Amino acid sequence: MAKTAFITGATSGFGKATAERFSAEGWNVVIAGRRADRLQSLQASLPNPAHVVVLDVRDRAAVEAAFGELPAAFSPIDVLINNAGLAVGLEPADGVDLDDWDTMVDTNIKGLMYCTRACLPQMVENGYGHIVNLGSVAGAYPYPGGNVYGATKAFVRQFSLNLRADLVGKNIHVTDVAPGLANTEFSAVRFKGDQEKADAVYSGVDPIRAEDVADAVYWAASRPPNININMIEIMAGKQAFNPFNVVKD
Ligand code: NDP
Ligand code: 8X3
Repeated sequence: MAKTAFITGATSGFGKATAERFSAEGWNVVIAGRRADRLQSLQASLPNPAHVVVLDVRDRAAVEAAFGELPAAFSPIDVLINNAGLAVGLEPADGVDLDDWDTMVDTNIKGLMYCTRACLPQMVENGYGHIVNLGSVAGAYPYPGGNVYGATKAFVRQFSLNLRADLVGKNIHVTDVAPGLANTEFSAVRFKGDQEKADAVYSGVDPIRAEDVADAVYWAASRPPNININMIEIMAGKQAFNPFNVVKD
C-alpha cells in the first residue's frame, strides 16, 4: 500500500518541490496551502494520487478539521512535512511593524504546532510516523533584520528536539531541515511583492534550489527505522558566517 505524506505550503517553493518528489517516488500526497488554484494545478500534474486541502495553518479549527476529515486513501499520515512559513520584513527591531512579527509567530510557530498536534494521535495509533519540520539557518545564526523570523526558526529547532524526546519510544521520527539562501518565492514575500529587492538577494549567488531541499526532506524520510536524522543544515556554496560585529567608539 502506498504511503502518505502531508505537506503544508505546497503551493510554492520547497513544499511544491517536495510534493513532486514524494509523488514521483510513488507516495500519495496531501497538498495544503491557501491558494486553491495552485493546489489544483499541482494535483493535476502529479503522477500519483493527491488530495487538496485549502488551509491557512493559522486557523486552529481548520487545521483540526483538515486532519480529522482525510479520505481513507490518504489516512493515516506516514510523514508530516511542516513546511508552510514565511519571513515578513527585514527592518531592525526598533522600526518593525508588529503585525509582521505576529504573522511570523502565528504561521511559523503556532501553525506548525497546530498541524503537529492534529497529526500525532493518528501516528501514535498507527505505530509509525515521521515529522519533518522546515527550520532555517536563521534559527542558528543571527543577522540584521532576522529578529523574529530567526527566533521562530530557533523554536522549530528546539521543538523538533523536544518532540523527539516525547516520541522516541513510539516509533515516530522527527527531523529539522534547516536550509540557507534558497531561491523560491520567500524573498518576494519577505519584501511584500517588491520583486527587484527579492531578485537582488540571489544575484551573483548560485542559491539552493527547491529541489535540493526536497531531496534532503525525502532522504531523511526514507531512512530505515533504526535511525533518526535529527537535523540537516544546508547552505548555498557561496554562503557562510560573519565574524562578531564589534562597534568601536
Ligand atoms: P515560498 O514563499 O516559496 O513558499 C511558502 C509556502 O508557505 C507557500 O506554499 C505558502 O502557501 C505557504 N504558507 C505561507 N503562509 C501560510 C499559511 N498561513 N497557511 C498555509 N500555508 C502558508 O517559500 P519557501 O518554499 O522558501 O519556504 C518554505 C519554508 O522554508 C518556510 O517555512 C520558510 O521559512 C523556510 N525556509 C526558506 C528558506 C529560503 O531561503 N527560501 C530558507 C530556509 C527556510 P500559500 O501562500 O498558498 O498559503
Ligand atoms: C531563510 C534563509 O538566511 O534568508 O530562512 O534567513 S535566510
